[in-house]
Amino acid sequence: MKKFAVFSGFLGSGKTSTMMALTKYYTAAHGKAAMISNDLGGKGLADHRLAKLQGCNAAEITDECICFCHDVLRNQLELFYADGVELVVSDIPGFGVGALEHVYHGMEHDYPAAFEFAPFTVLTEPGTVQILSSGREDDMASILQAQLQEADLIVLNKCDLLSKDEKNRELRMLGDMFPHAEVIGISARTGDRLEELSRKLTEGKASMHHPDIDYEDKDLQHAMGMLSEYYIQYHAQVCCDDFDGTAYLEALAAEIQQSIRAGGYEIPHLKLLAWSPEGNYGKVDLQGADRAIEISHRFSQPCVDLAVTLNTTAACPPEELDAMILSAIESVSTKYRLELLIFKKECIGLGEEE
Ligand SMILES: Nc1nc2c(ncn2[C@@H]2O[C@H](COP(=O)(O)OP(=O)(O)OP(=O)(O)O)[C@@H](O)[C@H]2O)c(=O)[nH]1
Ligand SMILES: [Mg+2]
Repeated sequence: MKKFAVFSGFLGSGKTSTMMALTKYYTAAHGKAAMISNDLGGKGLADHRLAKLQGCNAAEITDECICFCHDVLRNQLELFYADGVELVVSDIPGFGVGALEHVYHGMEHDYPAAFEFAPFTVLTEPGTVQILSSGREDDMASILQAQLQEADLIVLNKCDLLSKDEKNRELRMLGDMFPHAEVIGISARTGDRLEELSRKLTEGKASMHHPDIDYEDKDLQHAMGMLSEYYIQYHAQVCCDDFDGTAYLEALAAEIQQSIRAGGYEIPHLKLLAWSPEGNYGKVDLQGADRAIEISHRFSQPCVDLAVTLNTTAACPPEELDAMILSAIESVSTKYRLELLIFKKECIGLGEEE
């Protein structure tokens, strides 16, 4: 079997978490599975680092969307299949709208019958249904609507946050709104329903439909144009024994959140990952200017040397985002008495012309 699935979905819906949980589950229960983190920045980004730190069979494709580099994607897939992998899942950078056409149809066109496409999968999280059913006609609603129209399989993730009744209601509403798609509820965090997801992907097939999406839609274009992607990696030397890496990441996220809020901007997802050479790591996520900061993983012991990678997508002009993040890193690191060496930084305004 040479099965390949794209995981599309909104920022923070849990694509990376689900890919990690699924590849680990499938490999333990059935046969080899692997994941690809696809990002626009250079190598060594948070999602791929995290997958490696968690011991997943993972690769990264960076600098370009797999929508537009089919040769790179094919080579990576062939490497995995040659290694006995049966199922490969990849995410999509940005909003992913158009991935069905560009990746599934594009790969089938360039390499006919070379791969078996699993149902085109779109991840959602609790709350999506409310946005869609509220009648909102803003940027966010148009993105979610376009993403879900592409789906063969809609995965409602984070069901651990819902009661049974809430979960059933959200699943039913998604099914009513997108009747062409199958809908299932899972939790990447607890591992609930990963067997069902595995079966849908390995036994199901992509419909290869052509959804009626207006890619030139002004709300969609407007939403894309507002976004900036930011990637920074640095090394931090710790001066004292009582350094708390998790508290440092949390303070950094809080400082950035405060600046974003003060500027009236939005930050759909900020990922902060730091690790020490022996593999001890911490991860903090922020999913919105007004949402609580989440500690996704705590350092298990004190560390003296730290590599930090911060990736975010924010609705904020790139120059301002750059200034906010650098100033937050500087002030929080000074407070924690860290010596920094920044070795890589990229800030991409998605509205800017190439
Ligand atoms: N409660 C709960 N939280 C989850 C679950 N899956 C993911 N999360 C959290 O949701 C946040 C976003 O998860 P990611 O997997 O990074 O989301 P993503 O879709 O890959 O995000 P981008 O890479 O920014 O597009 C993180 O803080 C995760 O810990 C889940 O099943 N339950
Ligand atoms: Mg991700």
